[in-house]
Amino acid sequence: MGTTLVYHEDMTDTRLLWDDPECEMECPERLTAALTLLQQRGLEQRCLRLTAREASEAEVGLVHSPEYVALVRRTQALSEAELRVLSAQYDAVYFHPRTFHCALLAAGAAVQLVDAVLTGAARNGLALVRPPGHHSQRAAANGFCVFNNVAIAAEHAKQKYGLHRILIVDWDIHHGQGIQYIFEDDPSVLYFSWHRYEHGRFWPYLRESSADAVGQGRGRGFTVNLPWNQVGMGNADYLAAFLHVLLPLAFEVTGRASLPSSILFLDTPPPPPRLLQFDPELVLVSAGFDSAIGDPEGQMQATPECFAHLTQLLQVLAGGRVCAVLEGGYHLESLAQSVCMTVQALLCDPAPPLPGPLVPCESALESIQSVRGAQAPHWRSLRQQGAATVLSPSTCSPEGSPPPLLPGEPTCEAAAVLSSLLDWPHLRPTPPIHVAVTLSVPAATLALPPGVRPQEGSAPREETETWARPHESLAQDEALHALGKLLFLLAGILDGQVSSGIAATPAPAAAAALDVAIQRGLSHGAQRLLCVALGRLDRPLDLADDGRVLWLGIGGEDVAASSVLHASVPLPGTTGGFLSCILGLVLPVAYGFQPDLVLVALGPAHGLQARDAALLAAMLRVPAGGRVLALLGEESSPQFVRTLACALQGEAPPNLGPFLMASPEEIQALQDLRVHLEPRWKMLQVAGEAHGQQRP
Ligand code: X5A
Ligand code: ZN
Repeated sequence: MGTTLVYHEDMTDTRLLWDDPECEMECPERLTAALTLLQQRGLEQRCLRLTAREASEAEVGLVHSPEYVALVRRTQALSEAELRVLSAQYDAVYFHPRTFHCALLAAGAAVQLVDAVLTGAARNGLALVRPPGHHSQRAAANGFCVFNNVAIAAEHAKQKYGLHRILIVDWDIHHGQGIQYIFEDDPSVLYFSWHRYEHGRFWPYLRESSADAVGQGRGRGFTVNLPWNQVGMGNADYLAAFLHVLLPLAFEVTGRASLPSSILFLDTPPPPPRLLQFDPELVLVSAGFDSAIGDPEGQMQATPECFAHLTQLLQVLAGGRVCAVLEGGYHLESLAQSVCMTVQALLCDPAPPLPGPLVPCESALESIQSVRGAQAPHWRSLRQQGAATVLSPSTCSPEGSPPPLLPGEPTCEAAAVLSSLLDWPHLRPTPPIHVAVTLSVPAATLALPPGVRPQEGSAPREETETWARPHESLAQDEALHALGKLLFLLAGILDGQVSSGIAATPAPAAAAALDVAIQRGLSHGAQRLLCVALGRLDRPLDLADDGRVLWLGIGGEDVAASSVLHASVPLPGTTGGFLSCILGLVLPVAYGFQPDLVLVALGPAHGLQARDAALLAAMLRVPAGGRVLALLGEESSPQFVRTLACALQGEAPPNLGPFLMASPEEIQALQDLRVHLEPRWKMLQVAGEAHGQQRP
């Protein structure tokens, strides 16, 4: 099951026929630039190609009024002068005689993509379309958009496949107010949008783009707006928004079964519980790339690789069913590179490292805080983490004295950033082997998924013995044999032969094997090694304190341990606690550290189920650029190994099962640790007021 690319060259037909500085950027070259680079990088060839078809009247009618559709249909026969008059009736819109055909193809492409993914013909995909869609409304074109492609696709998924929980992630730099209006009272669609806002002074200048617009009626809490009040937001700001706002909500699930049974005997039926459940069945991305560096509209600083990270983080949701549909993006080079990064991530290639350091700016933290505050009444995980207790300034200042508007950052830097990226594939090519597994049991017993290779190779006997010598537990033959394979695998990862791997060791030798793996990793040239140790695995005493190794212990005994390079928490016993641990601690620290290798060691009594380990591995894989080596006990079940291997390959981890909210103790333990680590690992920050940092 691969990645679908939906396209039709007719979508380059529509273009601006007269002079209009506001609209001229929405040009046919946007599509050709993206497609050309996809071809040059061999990415298009790796996708399942689908030729877009026109959406049917019924499909467009899922979202738009018949009168509006009829009006757009009539534009086909209008003269240029008439088109111009009609266009002027809308905000930032132009019509062309081919607009109707193109807009039907764009909506049709989105529907086809959803069909391909929901029928299982493809795992995920991208629709490369024009005109864009997210600003268009039931009976109005707006902001270059004619039909609301993503809204139509979402409605189609609800009607044809009976989906109840769809997540729409709008990473375009404009607020997709059209999508917001269409689903504002609908709890089956969670709409998340970040957008350039500048306290209401950026197009489309709407009060309802602010964080306190949360949806209406039954849909309250299912509209999530994250307004950026300054230009210049970059990779750290976008990632912080995903880790601290979007992903916690996307994962949150509250059980229906939690109603006390006594309620059944009450005379008056209780009001239905406000059920805020979101564990999406499908992820739609309003994939606008005007949020990338160099874009004249967005004036932001996020680099193209950031979109590979965002895409991969989303792939842990909804069984990996991610459908991206192009929206904006007006800097041709930046657009094309960002599209390539998105497709590469959809194809499961490891994500390129992000140019660091990753430190969210003060203004971004304020925005994140304000949306967490506004959403806290609707989401238990936010309430638990105290989001509601922090008073946050309103992000909209309709009257009063708004802060001065900052001039846009100069975009000259963009050219340098983008051209340096052109060399990327030669610097660190995708390794030929995705996942290698070393186990003493025969490969057939494991029934490994395709793409996962059993590893036969072993380090030379002499070398293995040298590394084993200081450790008594590695003296036995069996342990020595396992160590040889581990060393071979580690070298394969660091040399770029293998992306990730799983190495098994006899349980008594677990700690020693991990110690050797760390030392060998460093001597083999790893600059920054992140070690996530679960269960009873103590940090080796002689570990270098020079900043090259960061140790995160989960569920070990040294809970009191603390330095910015050595932190420990108890293993959470709930799904909610485990998720908070990953999103609120492990990933922010991993992004801050930017490791070139991550060791995930499952020691004795690690307490993880296969699905927990899979989620941890799938998410760590993103900041690690795929380079994750999991160490586990020989006694691990074949099913455990298989699940973990699939996750390392980039497949979505299985559902976490019945959701239990984190306990107060778990939240407290994470909070204590965060306070301690925040001064060094800025990606942990969620509250702007106290801890923010001005970007230099
Ligand atoms: C899809 C999109 C932007 C419209 C900007 C009008 N529209 N100033 O990016
Ligand atoms: Zn846009």
